[in-house]
Amino acid sequence: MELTPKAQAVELIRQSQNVLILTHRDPDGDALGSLLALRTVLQRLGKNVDALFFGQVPTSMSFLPGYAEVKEKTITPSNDLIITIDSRNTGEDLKLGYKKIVDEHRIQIVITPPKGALMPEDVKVERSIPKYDAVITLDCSTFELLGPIYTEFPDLFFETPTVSIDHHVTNSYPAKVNWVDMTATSTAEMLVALIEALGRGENLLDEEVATCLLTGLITDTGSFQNMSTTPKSLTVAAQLVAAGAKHQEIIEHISSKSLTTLKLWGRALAKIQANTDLRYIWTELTTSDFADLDLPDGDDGSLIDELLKSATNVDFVFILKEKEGGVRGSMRSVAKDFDVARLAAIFGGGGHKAAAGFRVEGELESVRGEILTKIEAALQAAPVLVTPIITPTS
Ligand SMILES: [Mn+2]
Repeated sequence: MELTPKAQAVELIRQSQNVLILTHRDPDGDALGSLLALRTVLQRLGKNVDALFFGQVPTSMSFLPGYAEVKEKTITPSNDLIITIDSRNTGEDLKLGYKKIVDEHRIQIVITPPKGALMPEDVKVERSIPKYDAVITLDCSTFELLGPIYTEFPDLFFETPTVSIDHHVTNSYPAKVNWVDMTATSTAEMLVALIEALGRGENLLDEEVATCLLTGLITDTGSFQNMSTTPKSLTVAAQLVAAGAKHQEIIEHISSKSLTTLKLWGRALAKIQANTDLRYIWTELTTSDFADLDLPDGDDGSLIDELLKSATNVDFVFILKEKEGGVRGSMRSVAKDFDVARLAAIFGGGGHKAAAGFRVEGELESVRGEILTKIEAALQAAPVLVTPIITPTS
């Protein structure tokens, strides 16, 4: 009998001793909570775990247990340099030698093929990276969204068994094992079932793990207020609270706003623009808005969910934020059934029907016009955007 993707994920994780856990760039509460929870659980099961992410975390999430240990963590390549030679055209009996050019402090490595000629493009030079038995990506619909690790260490993803655990409709089934549950409100919700299976009767859901997971459920459902909230998510939340999740503390951290955040909101609100015909409002924040207030780029304290989404008489809202040489767009639907993931897809982004995002390279000043034009064109071409039914192929 063929195993379900969930059972395959459980099996692979059980058999793996050295595990790398990753999540999408600029993790939100679900991504970070899931990363920290799984890290703790696998460590308790005696595994060697590396867990890391790229980009920034909202400051409101830094209270999560274990955060200090994953922030700014990177993969540490060993001191070795690996030279890989494609010997298909020359045969494998290469002769290796080296020449010291002492005066110039240089060493030349000489590779002589048994036949034919070696070309520079036959040679790949890279740093050696640690060996993992499994790479687990959480809350991440494509490997590109992981950030630079995917482009810097591509072999990691081809040579190691990969598991994608995700709840996004836009998941591209990038891994060897893809456990994608589009009915789950959050990756954290899925992990509760995974952790139960890994525990084999042993309770691995303690206060710390439950707090991380409940944070994921709370942030991805907008504190159980948005349309994606399901009866199951409420049951799972109750289970996490019973396991000791500190729900009061989570809510306090998520909803408390510093004076600087409020000042930033003031700037964003002053810049709100409306398109009444096409029924949306939007605003923007530049690098200097963040810098003036000494806030990390892009950290707006979930302005879009807490303020913009409460707008009436609009179908959707979005915010454009300058970040790391590009512009990050965050979109939320206000009207039921309006699909913002389809709009984000115009720019190569993705997400859910009710919440989606994208990134465009360049300064806001130079890309703003094009972004607005494309959104308007899409709305005029198809005013009601409906998500196609996606059938997983395997
Ligand atoms: Mn999520």
